[in-house]
Amino acid sequence: MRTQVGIVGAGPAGLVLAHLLRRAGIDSVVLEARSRAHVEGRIRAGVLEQGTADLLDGLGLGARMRREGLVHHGIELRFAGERHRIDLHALTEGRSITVYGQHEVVKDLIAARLDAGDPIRFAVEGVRLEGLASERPAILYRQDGQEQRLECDLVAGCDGFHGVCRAAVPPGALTVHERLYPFAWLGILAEAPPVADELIYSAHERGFALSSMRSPTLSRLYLQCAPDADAGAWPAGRIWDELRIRLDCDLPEGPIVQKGVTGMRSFVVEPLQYGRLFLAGDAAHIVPPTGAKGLNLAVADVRVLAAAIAAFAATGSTDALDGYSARCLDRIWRVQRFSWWMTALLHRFPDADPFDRRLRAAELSQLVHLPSAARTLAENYVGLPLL
Ligand code: RFL
Ligand code: PHB
Repeated sequence: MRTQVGIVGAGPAGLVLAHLLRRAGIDSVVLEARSRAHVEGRIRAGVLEQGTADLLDGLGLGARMRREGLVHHGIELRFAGERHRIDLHALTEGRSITVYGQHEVVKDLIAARLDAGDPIRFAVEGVRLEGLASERPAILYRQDGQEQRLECDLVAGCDGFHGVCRAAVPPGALTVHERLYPFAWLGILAEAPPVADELIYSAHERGFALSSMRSPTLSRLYLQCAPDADAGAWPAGRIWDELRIRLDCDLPEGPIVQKGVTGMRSFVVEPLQYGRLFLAGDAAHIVPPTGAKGLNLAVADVRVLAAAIAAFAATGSTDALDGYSARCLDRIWRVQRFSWWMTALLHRFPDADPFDRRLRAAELSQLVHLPSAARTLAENYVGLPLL
């Protein structure tokens, strides 16, 4: 088998890339290790930057998002018994975010691709890459017990943090930058109306809490917890009690339909290219979820990558492809900085001393009293300009 671009991974990065390439008249095959039901049921991110929502619209893939997604013009910050609204809309000249589940985006992207008759191969096994340093790379895998070989001009490694593409690069060719955090998030999905119309980020002395949503009847809530926390040690009663304390309000309870612990890390690999392999999304970088950036950053990467691939297909020149990594890394590091900063600002660090805690309180105070500080938060939150 042959295709122009072999895409490993049917998450947001791989699927958006496949659609952008189709629009540019470029063929691709998407290979996914999990089943369609698994990837469509994976509950993750929920906040789309304005640029991400606009890009989905531009691809003709935004109809359900526009119907069912919730446009938010602000977020709330709670700390020290105070409540402050950050007016995203006013601080960014009319920009906003859309709350729409990542798995809903993934469902829309998969359905549109399959409807158009373009291939996504689910449940493939044993994916490995060959000839990355040559002009004819190949992806080998097994499907239904049969060994397959997909030859391509380029491979897009969109297989997430635990995928095989980054690991296929010879040792020494990539530099890793990493930071781990001494806490994790316990996340739940509950059949209960959200406590407020907008997201609430709360910096409480017992730890961070976040109230988000998926619909007017489905809440998505998070609590800072120990990095090795066992979700089983958090029965419903304990979760609701802790949410009430940290969010500093009463909140509607309902059946918890999903519960999980997510570790927190900052991670960037440089460069994003090795020969004919191009890494994008979580395969190349991880941000802690506090800034709601992971999915949006994945989409920003593949937007640059699709344009570079289109230039290569049109001219045969690899100049744009060779510039992909540097072009993305500037924005990636700015988003890393923002995600690290939001995380440091809002979480309780076990080793923080009174001096650290006062600095953090001063920073929160500055954020809600100094319009330029609030504006910087708002501009980053709704999304830095795409390149
Ligand atoms: P994904 O979504 O992990 O997709 C990678 C795909 O590759 C497949 N795969 C393979 N396929 C073939 N062969 C192999 N060997 C393979 N190995 C893996 C996987 O099955 C999968 O389908 O990566 P992608 O596309 O780069 O997308 C990144 C986002 O998923 C991620 O950054 C976000 O979910 C992060 N994130 C958030 N991002 C936001 O922008 N806004 C948010 O509000 C937000 N909240 C979150 C989050 C992530 C969270 N968790 C659970 C990590 C909240 C949470 C709790
Ligand atoms: C979510 O709705 O899942 C969500 C919202 C904001 C974040 C992270 C996750 O910062």
